[in-house]
Amino acid sequence: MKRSLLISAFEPFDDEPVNPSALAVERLPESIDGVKIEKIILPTAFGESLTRLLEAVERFRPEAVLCVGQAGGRAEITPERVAINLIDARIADNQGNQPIDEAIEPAGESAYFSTLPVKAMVAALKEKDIPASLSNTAGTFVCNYIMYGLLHHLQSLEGVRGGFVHVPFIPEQLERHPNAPSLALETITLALEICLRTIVHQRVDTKQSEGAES
Ligand code: PCA
Repeated sequence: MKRSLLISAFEPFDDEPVNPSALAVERLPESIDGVKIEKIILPTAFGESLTRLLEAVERFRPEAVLCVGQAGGRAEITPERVAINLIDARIADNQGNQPIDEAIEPAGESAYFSTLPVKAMVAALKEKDIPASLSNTAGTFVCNYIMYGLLHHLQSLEGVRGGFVHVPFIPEQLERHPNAPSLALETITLALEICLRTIVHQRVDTKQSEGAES
């Protein structure tokens, strides 16, 4: 069977005109080193985003799933280490829902770790001079929700790896956020390509410290 990876991004939210995750994912090549890249843009909404992602997992049967979202205010590409079983929405999602302090899976684990080679991804990005670091929180909004929901689902799919990467604003968004850091769309697109290539070639993560004291 042909190898494939599934990569997802999100539609704009919080009155932003664009979401860099979607713009970058749309620009990715159709395949990387012979592995087909399946792309899906998800609504930024609790419920429907995960339903649509899991439908795509069933349809494409990828060997790994990488979800991508915008983290406005961050300056680096940040693979996420962990997703927690909690929603605490600071703003409403694109369907007007704003759950506060709700479990994603009431009977689920408190958290799941990414099963992607997150440290190798950070190292590969830095090697190309792209600002990157490992993040220890994916937040408590739709991105954490989808990462947790994906990893929960993958518990029952032997061998399929999954995880999440947050990306910064692109310069055209700074009109609304004059003091925020940003990265060029081309850099974000290249960064995602590097992450996918790392996933294709590396199953076991590199043992090197990406720890933080806070
Ligand atoms: N970022 C949001 C949700 C969609 C997106 O791109 C988040 O970090 O939760």
